[in-house]
Amino acid sequence: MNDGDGTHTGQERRFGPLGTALVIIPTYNEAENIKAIVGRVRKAVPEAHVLVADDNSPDGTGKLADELAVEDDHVQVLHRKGKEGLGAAYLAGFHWGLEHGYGVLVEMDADGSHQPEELPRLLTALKNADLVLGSRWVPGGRVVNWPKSREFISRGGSLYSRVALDLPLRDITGGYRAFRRETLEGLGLDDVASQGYCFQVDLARRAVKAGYHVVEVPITFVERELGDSKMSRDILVEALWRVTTWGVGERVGRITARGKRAQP
Ligand SMILES: Nc1nc2c(ncn2[C@@H]2O[C@H](COP(=O)(O)OP(=O)(O)O)[C@@H](O)[C@H]2O)c(=O)[nH]1
Ligand SMILES: [Mg+2]
Repeated sequence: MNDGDGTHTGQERRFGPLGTALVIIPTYNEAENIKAIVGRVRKAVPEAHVLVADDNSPDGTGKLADELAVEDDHVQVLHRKGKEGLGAAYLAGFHWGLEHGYGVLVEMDADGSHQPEELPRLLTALKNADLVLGSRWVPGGRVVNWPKSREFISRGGSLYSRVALDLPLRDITGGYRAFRRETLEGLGLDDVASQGYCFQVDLARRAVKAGYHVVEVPITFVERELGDSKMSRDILVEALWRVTTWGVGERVGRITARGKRAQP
């Protein structure tokens, strides 16, 4: 893979120190999960800070998060006005974290699927990378409590994105990730596709195309036990559609560029 400034290989490239991590947890109706997940993050990586990005959850998740923030100065809450999707909540969280000087920005679901106890491994890998993806589909990665149908869709979605977008990655839709601040600053977040899985695919795609060193670390993804998934068929169909248009757009761009070069 290409590495950052394009003049070094992955092994030779030197990465700067990481700085303090901000774990961003987007929430919509996660009242049953929020206290446990924040507690687990605080225990697993005590020096990290947590930002809960709540979309005014009707079940009072935001209020519970406020209670945590009062008790613990490593916990903050970003109250958003209403449900705008996971990507929009992350983008707001990234901007907040960059403004407040954090060196590492972490994406983590609230429902326990992304185990905080695995975060130290992601952060260790980030010492020699620009972006670390928690990956279910590399050797050592796995999923617990998923029906075969859901695994098929997720594996298929990653495989399709890998081929359509020509990305050397195995888990492209996953949402357990650690970014160096410089990576997010370099990606240009203003026009990132913000719906559901599109958001994750778009960020991974941008990072690879920009030449950042992206590393996949195996994770054990545990399906939620409490509360409901917010992912819908519409979000899936939109992701499929977007990935296809991006893929076609890239191919047309390459052919056009080749055509121009070939002209006398
Ligand atoms: N702030 C915010 N968080 C959301 C929204 N949709 C989903 N989430 C959160 O994103 C995370 C992943 O969502 P989830 O429903 O578990 O998706 P799944 O794991 O793909 O089934 C959870 O922490 C959700 O609460 C949203 O519109 N706004
Ligand atoms: Mg989930």
